[in-house]
Amino acid sequence: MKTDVAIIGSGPSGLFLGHLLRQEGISCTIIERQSAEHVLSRIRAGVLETVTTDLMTQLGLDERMQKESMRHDGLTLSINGEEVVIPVTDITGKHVTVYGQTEITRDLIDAAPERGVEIVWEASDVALHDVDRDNPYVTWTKDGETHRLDTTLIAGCDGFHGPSRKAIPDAEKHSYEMVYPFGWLGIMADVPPCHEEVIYASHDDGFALASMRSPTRTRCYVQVDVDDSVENWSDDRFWEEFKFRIGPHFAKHVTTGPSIEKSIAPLRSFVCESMQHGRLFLAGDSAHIVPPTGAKGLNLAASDITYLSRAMISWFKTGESAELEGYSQKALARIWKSERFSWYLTRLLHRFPQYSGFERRMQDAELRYLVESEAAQKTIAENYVGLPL
Ligand code: FAS
Ligand code: PHB
Repeated sequence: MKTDVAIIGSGPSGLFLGHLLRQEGISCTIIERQSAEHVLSRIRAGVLETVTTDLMTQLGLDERMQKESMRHDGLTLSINGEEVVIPVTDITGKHVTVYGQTEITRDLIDAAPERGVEIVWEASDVALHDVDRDNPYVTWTKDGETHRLDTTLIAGCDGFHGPSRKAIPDAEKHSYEMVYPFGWLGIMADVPPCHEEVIYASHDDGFALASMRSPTRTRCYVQVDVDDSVENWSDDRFWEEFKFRIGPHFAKHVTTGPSIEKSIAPLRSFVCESMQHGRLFLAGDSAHIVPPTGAKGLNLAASDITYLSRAMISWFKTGESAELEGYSQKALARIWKSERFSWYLTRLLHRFPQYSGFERRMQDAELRYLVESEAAQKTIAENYVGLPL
């Protein structure tokens, strides 16, 4: 088998790239380890920057998103119960869109057959070969048979634990990482959200976040110890702690209900430099991870794919290689700024067990400054809606 671009991974990065290449008549095949059902069962991001919604519009796949998504013009901080509204649209002229990553993935998968985006599901032992040669190839096993796909370029869109980053020789890459001493326990429940926009709560007991997927489906999180487990958290315990942390003003609007999903996600900051080697190009979580505090993970995947798709299309159509050679440097410039914002908000809003009194006072002073300073709120706003491409 032969294709122009072999894409490893059928998450948002791989699916966006597959559709953008096919829109320009460039052949590609997505090779995915899991089943479509498994991919669609994942609950991940919820807040979309325009860089992500623009891709859906560019692909002409935004009809359901336009109908079902929610526009947010601000975010709310609850600082030990004190409410601070940051009117991001008034400040920046831009808004964010609430539409679950799961729905984005569903829209892209549903449209794949009619758009000629070929996806191989349940591919095992996926391996990348000769990535630094002009004729790389990918192998995998499925139904007891070994398959080989010869290709011109490979896009590594296989997330943090996939094989693509590992296919770059250690001597050609350098990783930067911070692992946080806590995780997020998230629940989804079919009850109305407690507020019309997202609430980021900083409390002496720990961080909490109130979000949503629709006017009837809430998505909430509380910070938990890194070694905590979901079994320790009944729904009642979750709701009680969540209401305590977001403060009495918001707690009285909380509708509790049974969780339809409950899981703990670890938090880390991670970047791999470079994001390319030979004919292999990394995008999304295969190259970088952010703590979800800034709602950047999915949106960074979208900006990577915006850059990478433009570079690949230019190369295939004109032979011009400058954009492709400059992909990693261009993507990393935006990635590091989002890494900083996500790290900054995580450091500011969470309780770090090892923080001394001085560091706790620095958090308090920073939060106070944020309450009182328009300049500080403008910084939060312009990062939250997404920095320019
Ligand atoms: P993904 O990880 O989504 O997709 C990678 C794909 O590659 C997967 O389908 C995987 O099955 C496949 N793959 C892996 N190994 C493979 C192999 N060997 N062979 C073939 N395929 C392979 N971001 C936010 O902005 N807000 C959030 O609230 C948020 N919550 C998150 C919660 C969790 C638990 C996780 C893990 C991430 C969360 N994120 C969040 C970040 C998330 O949204 C990612 O940024 C987004 O999924 C990135 O998309 P991809 O780069 O496509 O990676
Ligand atoms: C979500 O809706 O899941 C969400 C919202 C904002 C974040 C993280 C997650 O910062």
